[in-house]
Amino acid sequence: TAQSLWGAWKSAHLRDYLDREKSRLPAMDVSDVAYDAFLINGQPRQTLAALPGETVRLRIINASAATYFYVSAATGPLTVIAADGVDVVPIQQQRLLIGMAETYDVLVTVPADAPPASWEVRATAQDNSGHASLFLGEGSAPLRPAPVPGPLNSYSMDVALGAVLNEMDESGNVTDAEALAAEIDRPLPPYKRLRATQSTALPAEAPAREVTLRLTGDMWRYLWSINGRSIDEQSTIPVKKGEVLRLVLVNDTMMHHPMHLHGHFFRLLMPDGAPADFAPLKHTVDVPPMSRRVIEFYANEDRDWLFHCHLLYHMMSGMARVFSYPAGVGLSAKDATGAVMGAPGSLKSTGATYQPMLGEHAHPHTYAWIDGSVQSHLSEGLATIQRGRDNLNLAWELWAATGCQWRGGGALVPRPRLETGQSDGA
Ligand SMILES: [Cu+2]
Repeated sequence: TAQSLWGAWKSAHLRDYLDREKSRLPAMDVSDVAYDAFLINGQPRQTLAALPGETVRLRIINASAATYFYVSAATGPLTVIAADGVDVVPIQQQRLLIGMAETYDVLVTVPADAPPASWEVRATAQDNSGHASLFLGEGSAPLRPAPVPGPLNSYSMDVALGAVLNEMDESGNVTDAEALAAEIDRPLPPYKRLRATQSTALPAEAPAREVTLRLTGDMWRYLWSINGRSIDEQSTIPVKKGEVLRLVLVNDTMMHHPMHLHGHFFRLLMPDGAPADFAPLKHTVDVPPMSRRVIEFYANEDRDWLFHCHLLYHMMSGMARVFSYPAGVGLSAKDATGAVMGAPGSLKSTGATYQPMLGEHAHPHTYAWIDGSVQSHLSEGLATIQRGRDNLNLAWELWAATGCQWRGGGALVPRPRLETGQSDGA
C-alpha cells in the first residue's frame, strides 16, 4: 500500500503526510500484497460444533505468506495459554495481533446461559482488506459476530505509530481487568504480559555476546535486508557453541517484520515485561515499525540455522541471515567438507572450507514488470528489470500526432564492495 499526495488529501491527513515527508520518514505500510481471500484451514468460513458451556482450545498458527491478523472472538476476551507452542501464564486479550509464523493457543468458552448461537472467532487482516471466520456452536443458530478493529487510516501518524508509543507506556505487571480496560483498538502483540511458567534462565557461566541487527529496506525498490545487506551479499553470522547470543533487532522501516529463528527457542526480553528469569520462549517475534526488540538464545546446536523475516517476499528479497556454527565444533571434517556448496559466506575469507548451504538464497532474484497504457492518441509506460540492487528502467512516450518519440533511461546501481571477513557479528 503506497501513499500519495492525493490519497493524503482525500483522507484529510495532508498535514501528517507533509510532516512525514519533511522528516524523510518512509510511509506506513501494512501489506505489500492484496489478496482475494483469507482462509482458515483452507476455507474462508469454518464451523466447529461446541456445546453451551464448553471450552475449546484453539491453536492459532499464522501460516500466511504476508498477512498479520487481529484475532478476536464473539464469546469475549481470548485466554492466551501458550505462545509459539510453549506454555505461558494465562492472560486475557480482547484482540490478538499475530505475525506470520507466530502461534498462540487460546481458550474460548461458549457461553452456557445464552440462547443457542454460532459464535464467531475471526481473523481480520491487519489492513482490514478481508477476514476468515470460525463459527463455534450450533451451525444453524443465529450468528454472533466477533468485534472487529475500526477502519485503518494509514495516512494518520497516530495510527502508524500510536500502538508503538502506547506500548512504551505500558507495563506487563497488570491484572487482566486492567489490561483489557487499557487495550487499544489496534494493539501490538501482548509481549510485555507474556510470562513463562517456569524459569527460562540461561547458563550463567556462558559467555554472552550482543549483536545489533538493523532491519532495513524500502517499498519502492522492494529490496529488504539486514544491516543494509541482503543475504546473498552477507550471508552468515558466526556462532560459537556454548555462548549466549543476544540480538538487538532495530526496525528502521515503517513495516512490521516477524523475525523467525530456526532450530532454537529464544527468550524475549521486554522492558517492563516478565521478570528476567521468566522471559517467554518464542521462535518468532514481531518487530513493529521504528521500534526494537531484544531476544537472546543459548547456542547449543550445530551447523546452520536460518534467521529471517517471515513475510516471505521480504525473505526472498534478502532479509535473512544464517547463524553458522563453525566446522570442527561437534562436526567431523568429512561432514564439513561435504556441505560445501560454493555459496558466498563470510567464513570463506577466514580460510575455513565450510560454507552454509544457502540454496535459493545464494543469489539475488530477478523481477521484471511493465506498467503502461495504450490509448488512441498516446502510449506511455515504464518497464523495469531488477536483480538485487541492480535495475534497468525503460520509460516510453509515443504520440500519434507527432510520430514516434522514444525516451529511454536506466540506472545500474553498483553493489557495495564487502570487506573481507566482515560480518554482522564481528
Ligand atoms: Cu519483513
